[in-house]
Amino acid sequence: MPPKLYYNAMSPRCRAVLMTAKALGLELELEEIHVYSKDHLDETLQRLNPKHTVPTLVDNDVVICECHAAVGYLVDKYGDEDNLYPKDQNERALVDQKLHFDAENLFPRVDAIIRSIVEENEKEISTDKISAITEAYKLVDAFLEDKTYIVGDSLTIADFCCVTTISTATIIIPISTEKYPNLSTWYRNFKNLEYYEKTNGDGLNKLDALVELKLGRPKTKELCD
Ligand SMILES: N[C@@H](CCC(=O)N[C@@H](CS)C(=O)NCC(=O)O)C(=O)O
Repeated sequence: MPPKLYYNAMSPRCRAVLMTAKALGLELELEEIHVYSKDHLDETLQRLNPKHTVPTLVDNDVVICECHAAVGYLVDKYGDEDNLYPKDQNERALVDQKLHFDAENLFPRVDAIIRSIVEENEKEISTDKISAITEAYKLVDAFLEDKTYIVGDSLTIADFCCVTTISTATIIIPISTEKYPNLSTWYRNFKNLEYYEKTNGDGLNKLDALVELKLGRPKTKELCD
């Protein structure tokens, strides 16, 4: 039986798992869950994961409710090679470092904006929230100085996690090529990956449409940057 993923394509955390599975050539059984509304609680998911969050990955008797743990698990268990999540201790530490950066620093900034719009129905985005995103762009741009990928010359799961978060931020604030040249090159290269649209682009477009609907007006992207 393939691993089962409780997911929603709008969620950047789920898109990172979808991207990892695709990169590994691994089929997942997918079960779509409503998110951004507590009106639709799924009983099975609630039992498996009392937080009722996605992604939740179930592989036989292993249940993983955190995206960054799930992507590492998939590479360790199903990867023919370890490039995406190196086994070498030093190399792995560098990947872990950026996974933690995404989980603890990057994602919360983006999640705060998305939740304020889609859950709390806020119609305006505070300048603090916008600055938090532009600061994050600046940081990631600095990480990418003289590098093709977040950790070095090889694509890793840290790129998958960061790109799904960053692409979600672009719904609100497009990446300025002049201000963040390294970040925009990295992001553009990602968009050329053959599995990018299916694993990230489609869900991102759905979230973009929801944000626009919730704001009740076209997003004024130019004013944000
Ligand atoms: N720390 C978790 C966060 C997961 C998370 O917040 N997922 C969101 C979607 S991006 C969710 O399930 N939201 C529904 C809810 O909180 O009710 C992870 O990295 O997997």
